[in-house]
Amino acid sequence: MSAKLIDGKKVAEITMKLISDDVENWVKAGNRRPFLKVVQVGTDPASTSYIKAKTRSCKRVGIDTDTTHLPDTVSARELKSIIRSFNEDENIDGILVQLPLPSHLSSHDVIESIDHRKDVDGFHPMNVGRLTVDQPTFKSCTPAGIFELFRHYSIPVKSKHAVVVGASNIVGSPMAIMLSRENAEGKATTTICHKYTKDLTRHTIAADILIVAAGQPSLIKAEMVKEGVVVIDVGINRVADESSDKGYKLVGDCDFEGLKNKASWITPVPGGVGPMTVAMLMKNTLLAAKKSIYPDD
Ligand code: BQF
Repeated sequence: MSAKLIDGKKVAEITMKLISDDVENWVKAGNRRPFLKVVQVGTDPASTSYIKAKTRSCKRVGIDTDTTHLPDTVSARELKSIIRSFNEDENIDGILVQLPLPSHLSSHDVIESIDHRKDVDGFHPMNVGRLTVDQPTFKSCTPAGIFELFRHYSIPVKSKHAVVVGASNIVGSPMAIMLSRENAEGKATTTICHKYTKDLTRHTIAADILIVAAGQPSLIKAEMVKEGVVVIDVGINRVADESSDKGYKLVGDCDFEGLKNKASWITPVPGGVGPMTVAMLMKNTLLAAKKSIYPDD
């Protein structure tokens, strides 16, 4: 089989156009433009490039944004006090603290200090909890983006065996929850694998849908999957590449060349899940501005 390409860049552009129309209607109706506050602690180059991508997308859909830069020596007290001031600022709709944080800061504490009504990343325990029980919530952007891809390409989820490799709070865990819920998008039989899984292939070989978010280049090879599998590669790994002017290239967690002859559908890296993640952030920010998830009173 030769896999069809899941073009996340294209679907993200379509999605962003729809969001941009919604934003213009919201503004035309007399509302302030949605505003996203980004907080960057330190100067990690990957974080800087992600923030750049998010800022560019905000511009494209008409969302105002601004990044507060803090030194990597900032204390937890100072950071949380700054977040508190953003929570109280009526002109801020969404707050995003770019991860990862320096190791002296607890991302759990920092995330929990964000007002859950402004948590457009969907990482606050209130939003994760609501996701788990099918209440309206800010959904974690990467899983939400993957479901948009399933919808766009009419890839069925119901009654499939979905295998998620990687159990992070950001991707693997919410993805597995969403796949396994008995709601309109879910109903998959779901397996979660992680670094403690013995004999990973025993699980991946059974997958109808394989979601890989492990952060390890070439983890998944052709012999580990069955013919016709849908492969969603969430990995974004920088590997040295002298032929590129940046000195590196981005690769996923899957051996794309090997898998493309066996899968029915596959996401590329870059241009697969990544652009959808950013598009879903735009969607969540608009939902926050409209108070669609958490109405006032
Ligand atoms: C693409 C992220 C790991 C750790 C922290 C487009 C993004 C990436 C790739 C992007 C990611 C990954 C983001 C592409 C945001 C996704 O064309 O393939 C966009 O900006 N992402 C992040 O903010 O923090 C991360 C991955």
